[in-house]
Amino acid sequence: MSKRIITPTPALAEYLPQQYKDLVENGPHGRGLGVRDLGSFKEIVEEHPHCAGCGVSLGVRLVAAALPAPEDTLIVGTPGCSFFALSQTAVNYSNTAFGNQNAVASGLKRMLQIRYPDRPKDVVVLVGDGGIADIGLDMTLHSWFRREKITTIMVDNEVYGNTGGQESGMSAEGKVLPMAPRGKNFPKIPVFDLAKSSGCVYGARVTVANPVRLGQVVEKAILVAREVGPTYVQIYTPCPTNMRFSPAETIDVARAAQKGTYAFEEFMSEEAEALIAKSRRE
Ligand SMILES: Cc1ncc(C[n+]2csc(CCOP(=O)(O)OP(=O)(O)O)c2C)c(N)n1
Ligand SMILES: [Mg+2]
Repeated sequence: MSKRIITPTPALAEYLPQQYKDLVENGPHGRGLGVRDLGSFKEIVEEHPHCAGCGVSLGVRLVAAALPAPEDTLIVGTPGCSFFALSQTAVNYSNTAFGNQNAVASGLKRMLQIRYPDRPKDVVVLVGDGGIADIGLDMTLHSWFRREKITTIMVDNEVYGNTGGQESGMSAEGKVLPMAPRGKNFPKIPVFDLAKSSGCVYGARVTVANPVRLGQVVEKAILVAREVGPTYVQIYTPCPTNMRFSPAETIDVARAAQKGTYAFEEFMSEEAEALIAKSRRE
């Protein structure tokens, strides 16, 4: 059933690019594949124009591999480094004006529920820390207050990567950046705690240094959002270009953060917990 959505009509099949044919034949659609299976199937994002060692591109790739139903998923993005990879991802994608992503996603989710009442459509916001914590904060929080059934994923590189290294609300206190030479003078905005207190029924904080766990939490967040309410995943995706470390060290930097500021944390409501337990049994 799932694969049927992406299978072209026979009359068109011969005109489609080889990459599309590969996706139909060997993509993750309808096969229950995930992050653990990377390397054995045609990925829905394979190319990106990011800097060497980019944590965001790795985060996007892992999220894409973890989508439980890519053929029934709509990703909503906004300006930032992530949208360069997302616009090249073989999944339905909508870009928004910077910061509007959760408002747009709310409308799209409601529309899809009306249009496809018998078929769950997953709406997943996948954007940077500036897009959520700064310009988009009120729309993000209000989508949580309203209990919109969408998943919000932050790829947190703790900087405005895309525009040359300004400080973001998620940059660490005191951090000196290419375009914040005096250092940031207030702490990281506690978006994870805000998610907990603002209506999210599931939340997890992870890094790209633990791909399997990242895949698991993304899958849980999307399944819970389908049935219960808003969910949030915050992924640490270090930026070698703006943080001035070697591109070869991205995973080491993320791993070190897991022992400190980015220790794994997860919360869920009772209803979300029951749903996760049920999906494990099935
Ligand atoms: C309304 C508006 N203001 C500012 C910008 C410029 N702009 C584009 S991306 C960006 C920063 C993005 O930072 P973040 O969300 O952290 O994503 P990253 O590039 O770090 O992945 C800014 C300020 C814009 N496109 N639109
Ligand atoms: Mg950023």
